[in-house]
Amino acid sequence: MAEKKESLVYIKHPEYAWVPGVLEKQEGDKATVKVFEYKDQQSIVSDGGRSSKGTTSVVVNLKEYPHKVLPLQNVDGNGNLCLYSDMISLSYLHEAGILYNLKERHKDGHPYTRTGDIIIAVNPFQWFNHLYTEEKRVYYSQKIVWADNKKDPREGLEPHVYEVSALAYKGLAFGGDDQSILVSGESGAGKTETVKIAMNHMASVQAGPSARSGQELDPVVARVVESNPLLEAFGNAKTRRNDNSSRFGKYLQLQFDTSEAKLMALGNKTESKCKLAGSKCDVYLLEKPRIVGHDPEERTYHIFYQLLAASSSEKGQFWSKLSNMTADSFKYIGKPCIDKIEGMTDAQHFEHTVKTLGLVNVKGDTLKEMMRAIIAVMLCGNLTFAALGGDKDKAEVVSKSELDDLAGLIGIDATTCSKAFTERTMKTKNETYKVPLNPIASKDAADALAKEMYGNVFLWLVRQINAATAAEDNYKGGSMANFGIIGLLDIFGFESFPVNRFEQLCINYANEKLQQKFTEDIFRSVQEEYESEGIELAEIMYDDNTDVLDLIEGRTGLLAMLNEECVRPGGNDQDFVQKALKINEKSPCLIVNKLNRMSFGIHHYAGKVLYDADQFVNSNTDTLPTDLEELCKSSTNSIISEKIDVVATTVGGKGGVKRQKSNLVGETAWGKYKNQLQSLMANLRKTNSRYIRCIKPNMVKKPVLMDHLATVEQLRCAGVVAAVTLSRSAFPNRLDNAVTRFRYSNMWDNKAFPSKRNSDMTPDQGARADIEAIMTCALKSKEETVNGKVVKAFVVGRTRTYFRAGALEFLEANRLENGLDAPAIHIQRVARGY
Ligand code: AD9
Ligand code: MG
Repeated sequence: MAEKKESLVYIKHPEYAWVPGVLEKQEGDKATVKVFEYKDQQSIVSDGGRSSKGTTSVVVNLKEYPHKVLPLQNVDGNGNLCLYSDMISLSYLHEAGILYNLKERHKDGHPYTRTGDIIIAVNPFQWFNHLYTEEKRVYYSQKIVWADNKKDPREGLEPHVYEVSALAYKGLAFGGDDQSILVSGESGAGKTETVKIAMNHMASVQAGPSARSGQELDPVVARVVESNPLLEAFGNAKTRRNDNSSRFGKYLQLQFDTSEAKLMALGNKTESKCKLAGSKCDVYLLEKPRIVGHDPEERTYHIFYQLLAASSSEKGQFWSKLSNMTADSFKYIGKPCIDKIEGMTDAQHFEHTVKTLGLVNVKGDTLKEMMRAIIAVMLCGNLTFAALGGDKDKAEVVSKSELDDLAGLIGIDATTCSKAFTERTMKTKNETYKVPLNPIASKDAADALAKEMYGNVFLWLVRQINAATAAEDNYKGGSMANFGIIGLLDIFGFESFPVNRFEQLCINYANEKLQQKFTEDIFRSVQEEYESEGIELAEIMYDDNTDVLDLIEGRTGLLAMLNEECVRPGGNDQDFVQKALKINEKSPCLIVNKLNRMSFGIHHYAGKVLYDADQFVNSNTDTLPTDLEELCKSSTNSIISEKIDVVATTVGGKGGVKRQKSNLVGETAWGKYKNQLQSLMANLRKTNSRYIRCIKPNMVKKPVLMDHLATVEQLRCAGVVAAVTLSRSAFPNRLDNAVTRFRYSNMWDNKAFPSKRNSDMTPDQGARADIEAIMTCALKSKEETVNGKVVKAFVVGRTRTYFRAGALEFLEANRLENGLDAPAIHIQRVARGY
């Protein structure tokens, strides 16, 4: 027999975040909770703990810890948890309720859960074929895009990525607004997979409702879909946290020809008139240090292993000596340390990569040129240096044969190459002279060259892909003016490691920017709207991160101070930290570390992070020493010699990765990145954004397991709890007051429900009083009683009337059914409680 519902609670637990228990008694501020003992957190189920053995009683002082005990959400008569696919329906809404709802669904093989408009995707770490079949894709398109539905098209549908992609497509095709899908989550949470799932769905939706499965993909669509794995080969690597970790951020814009979309809106839905016409991709912050070294359990970029796993003859076509070499032959690469990535060997991947490169016109001599640039990168790591003639301030290349190989590959003579590594040109006002570099500095120069060359290859490839996929250059079907965009953002999640460097600050900065938008979208806009409408909302707790952004990008923020230090002669990391701390000492988000003058901390929205400023000035300066730059420029390999840079996507312009005419003088790495982010945000703001929050349920990448603490932490970082609270208290539907007054006055019995209008009121106030009376009458049957209080199904704001879920549909159904002039029948029904 189930215990009394009210007595079941969740109690805060240091190891398991929350555990269910039974509230035994409550006296004043003291609550005694009986908690059951568990083997491990997997065995905890949300049934008040009756299934486990042994109990302990915990006394909680509710005054001190008001949030330590939370009511357990709905349990059924047998004490089992009621699960909700949309958490907006949770009867008790809090972190613990969300955690257990997600945990049980995850265990039952339901990775996706909805919270209003946001999809939470808990990484299942097992592939559920049945979730991603052709039938499923078609089903979601039919239900959402092509079906005639006045109501919420998601009604009755299990939450899915396909619902987001279908809604985005529908928003563009029928609503005419650009759309974006923003996918976030920590490393390994499933962002890249989610984007791929959404993209494949969109490629199938656009084929229209009558498209057959197995139908050959349109060549443009094929290129767009295939460009994704290609970027993964060059920009993904195995890390401890994810075997296929994206080491760059990506904003992929799918371009649709919407020239005939209006026809669809007018009802011609037998054919898709909103066709995928192309795509464009912007990339952010490729992790360059990985090119010259990696943790023994990790790898560098997949492409290196793929190339080295190819057959001897194939390798020999790119460079004859490579036919006898393996991953072990190169210091930057080393043993592959894993047999398969995503179920395929490196050799199989290579075959696929080469085939796909062909699709974007990288073949024949161009392919060879690119592979030779990659081999040159690897060779840089095999260069060794020693003191020249016993003088430790000077260096010479010891590995003569490797130097010759490198020189041969990039088409420059060996002496010039050697000098570029072991000397540095200095310029003053009046003269130019050379200073020798020691062996360590020479090795650093070789590493810098490798990073520059690989960075160039990556950007060159992105440009190549854009050239082969951009609708502007490839689509033959319509006029350019009519392209609509659905953007897919797959960007690195928030990072906090034992040691955090410049890269982490850049990554976390991007996350702050996105969080700001999320906050704006989900919270601020609704809250502000309600405020301006004079509607009272339950107080909503959410983090506004403008203070952090101010600290980072403000006028005297970290970025400005670092830039200043980069142009100051003798500028260094420690001075940067000290100056930045001093000038920002009042910032509530800054953490000062008195013990270490090279360290500082930031209270990010997702938690506290301590940064080590070592190499900040260097990383930010981002200019290759002139000697190496000259070396690159004079290379006969066009991919190496070309100066490719990422330029901020101009609003409405082509943007992306472009050939640069000249160096942007004085532009720092962070400065460029900030511009890139700003333009990304500007672009996103012009779209209708939808959010998918990915959660990594455990760190061991196993199915079914859910680590409570880690999950709760991610939910908090993603703002999910606050978002659910808000979306639930929000009213899903709204109408202008004038429309409401006009449309539904025939459903009003003004004798039974008189208006409070009086002569002191302005016309607007009078109209609102009328609407209040009309709606109280029309929506009588939709009233609910919560905690003894009557809650109406609507609220009349200054300019709009807001309806709770289902209310507007109810009104419309009655209006249409009864005709506009049949108020009497309706009122009779209302009176009968219909
Ligand atoms: V990183 O920040 O790029 O390191 P992501 O992109 O968040 O990370 P990714 O999409 O690469 O993570 O997913 C990690 C792994 O989780 C994949 O390689 C799959 O093995 C697994 N995964 C992710 N999503 C799904 C899914 N929907 N079904 C099954 C999945 N497995
Ligand atoms: Mg990824």
